[in-house]
Amino acid sequence: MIKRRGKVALIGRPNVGKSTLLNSLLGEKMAIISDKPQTTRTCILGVKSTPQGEIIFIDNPGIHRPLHKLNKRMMNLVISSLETADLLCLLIDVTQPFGQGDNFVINLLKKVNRPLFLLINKVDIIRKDKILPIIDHYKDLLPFKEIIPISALRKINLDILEKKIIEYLPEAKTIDENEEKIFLPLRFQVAEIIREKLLDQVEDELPFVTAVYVEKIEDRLTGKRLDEVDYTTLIKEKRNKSFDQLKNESKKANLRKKEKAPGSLTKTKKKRLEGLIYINAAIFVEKENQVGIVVGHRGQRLKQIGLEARRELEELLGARIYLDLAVKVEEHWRDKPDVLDLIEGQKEILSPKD
Ligand SMILES: Nc1nc2c(ncn2[C@@H]2O[C@H](COP(=O)(O)OP(=O)(O)OP(=O)(O)O)[C@@H](O)[C@H]2O)c(=O)[nH]1
Ligand SMILES: [Mg+2]
Repeated sequence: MIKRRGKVALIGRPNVGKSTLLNSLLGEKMAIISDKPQTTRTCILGVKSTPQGEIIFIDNPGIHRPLHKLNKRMMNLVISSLETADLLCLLIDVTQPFGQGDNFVINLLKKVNRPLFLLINKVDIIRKDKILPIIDHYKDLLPFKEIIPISALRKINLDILEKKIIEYLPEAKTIDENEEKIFLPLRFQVAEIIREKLLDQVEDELPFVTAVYVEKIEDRLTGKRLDEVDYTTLIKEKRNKSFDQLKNESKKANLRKKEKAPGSLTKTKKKRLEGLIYINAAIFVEKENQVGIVVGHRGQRLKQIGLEARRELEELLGARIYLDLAVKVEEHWRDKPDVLDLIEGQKEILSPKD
């Protein structure tokens, strides 16, 4: 049987459900989700293996007019996805009226010559007879190869979508499991999970002016750094491999810090530190008055963010977590290349000399 393999970019305006779709297609939490726009700030890749081949899904930031350097970088990522993917899936939110932002997206796509699907998302919350006029309106705007009503959240029509996607991917002679190893450092994912909990708790401009930076993730007993444990491997093998085994496979972890000898600790101290992971993270805001908003009355909001993040991380890592969470002012960070590099750098693997 001919196998196929290729990249599929999920694109569309903010909040249409791209990340929800990525997670539903992969059956894993790869990207964070929120009801605020511009949640995804980078490209998140996920590989789906099927008997017919392999699909590399690329979740992207929502398409919007960029007003800050951060947003320009986000849009550059979208552009490069448009240029490199084998197939583009344009998602729209069926509950939203067609507007300026949609026109902006259509015009951008007119310049790209790639097979294009239209995915009409969130059909779980709309009457069926509302869908047809939308198809009618869109079908003449761009040469869509397929138009599929879906619900990313309720997993409606995702099997049809997957089948259609495969048809449009290039043939692959062989599929080498290790060909394109996608590595997502745990550190990045921890920062994202904290940001997700933060987005749940804040309103107005706060979602846009906040970022999360994880300083370190450390096994308290051994002093081993876990920043670079691969999240993708972690979730894939979570069911049949213990976190301890994965920790030991994080090869570079030892290069950066000499391990403490657990033997030198007293028995009670050892017991206290066993299975305890320390995470040091900062929430960046742009102005002094935003610190108070994130911290909340008597520190309640920050406490809640920490609690929810810790709950999810404990489940993910199968360990106890000590989350050291602070709020820091980084004026105009959205326009500062060095801060943006620092935040983006969480997705990179550090070389031993760093
Ligand atoms: N009812 C319904 N809600 C959905 C569906 N898909 C996504 N949502 C909701 O829509 C909101 C936005 O979802 P996301 O997946 O974060 O959207 P996104 O397109 O990735 O957004 P950005 O990252 O900001 O560009 C969340 O509240 C989701 O729960 C769906 O099929 N049905
Ligand atoms: Mg998203």
